Amino acid sequence: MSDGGGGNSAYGHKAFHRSKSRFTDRITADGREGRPVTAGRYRLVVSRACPWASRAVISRRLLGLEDALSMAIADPIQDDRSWRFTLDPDGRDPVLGIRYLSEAYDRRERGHEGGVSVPAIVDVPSGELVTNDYQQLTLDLATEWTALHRPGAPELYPERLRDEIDSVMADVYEDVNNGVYRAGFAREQGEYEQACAGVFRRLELLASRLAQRRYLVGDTITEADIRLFTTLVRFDAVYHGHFKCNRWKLTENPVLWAYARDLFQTPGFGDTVDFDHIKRHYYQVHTGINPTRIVPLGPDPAGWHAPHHREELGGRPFGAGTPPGPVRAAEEVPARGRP
Ligand SMILES: N[C@@H](CCC(=O)N[C@@H](CS)C(=O)NCC(=O)O)C(=O)O
Repeated sequence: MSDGGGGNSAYGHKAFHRSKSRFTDRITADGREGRPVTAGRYRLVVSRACPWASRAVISRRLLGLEDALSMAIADPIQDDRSWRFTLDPDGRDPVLGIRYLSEAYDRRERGHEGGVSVPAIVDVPSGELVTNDYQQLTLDLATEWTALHRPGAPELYPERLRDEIDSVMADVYEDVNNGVYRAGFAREQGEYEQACAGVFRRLELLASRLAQRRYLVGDTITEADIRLFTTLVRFDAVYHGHFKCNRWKLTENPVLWAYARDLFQTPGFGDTVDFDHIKRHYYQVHTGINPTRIVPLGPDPAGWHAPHHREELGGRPFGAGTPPGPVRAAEEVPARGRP
């Protein structure tokens, strides 16, 4: 399924509806589903434009999985065959040797229904898609891939906090992560108004939660922060204009803006963000809501580097661990995508 992109069918009818992930095989430490965690065996396919894929890009960096799990970055503009590797030499992913992500889906199941989405993990030896289950994928990176984590990797989904993390993430998903899509792809006024109001109601609640505490759950970064960040970082660039979530801008909410900047400036977050990919994808692919495909010049992203002063709230970003090292040269976001 899709997020309403291009010529595909996500929002042809009435309410925007996000379908369930289609391929849900889990890669686990004990290999109980026939997919054991193995260094170098799998390839993570992402678009830097996509908030769901960006969760995985951030987790992979924070956990230091770059050597164990390689990453392919798709062109932010899909064509009628969906995600493609046109950023790579000869338009082919150098590891999988394919031009379209759909080729990995086809190898898994010829004539599969349900579209081609990122994030996806592909089994390198067979070239088959393993999973496009974006909800489970990052939880497994945090809890099943531990043997391959870097020394000092944070605990992103600690057992003792799981109930609270799950409950925060459920609200964030419904009202924020997916709420902006329901607002953006609404086909009727009432549907839009309900979704848009829900986005801001939830953001206000999150802002009060974050006024006195640095992170959403506990005093360290967790999966919940990653999932809120991926929507906040896109907010003013695409959700405010393109998706009409425009009651206020992120930069106008002092708590959430400082929280988002704090994360942005934390190694592993902002260094994965490509505003060029984000803006071109949303404004050029969703032609149903932006038929001219014109990409706006603003907003000015320079503010992302401004001091946030959130250290004053205490908190230990990486708990007993340490920040990740620098981004691999091959994975650096090109200058035109950075603030
Ligand atoms: N896999 C999930 C969520 C991931 C998702 O929606 N990814 C978007 C990009 S942000 C995508 O790949 N859409 C397919 C397309 O636009 O062709 C789903 O099936 O809804």
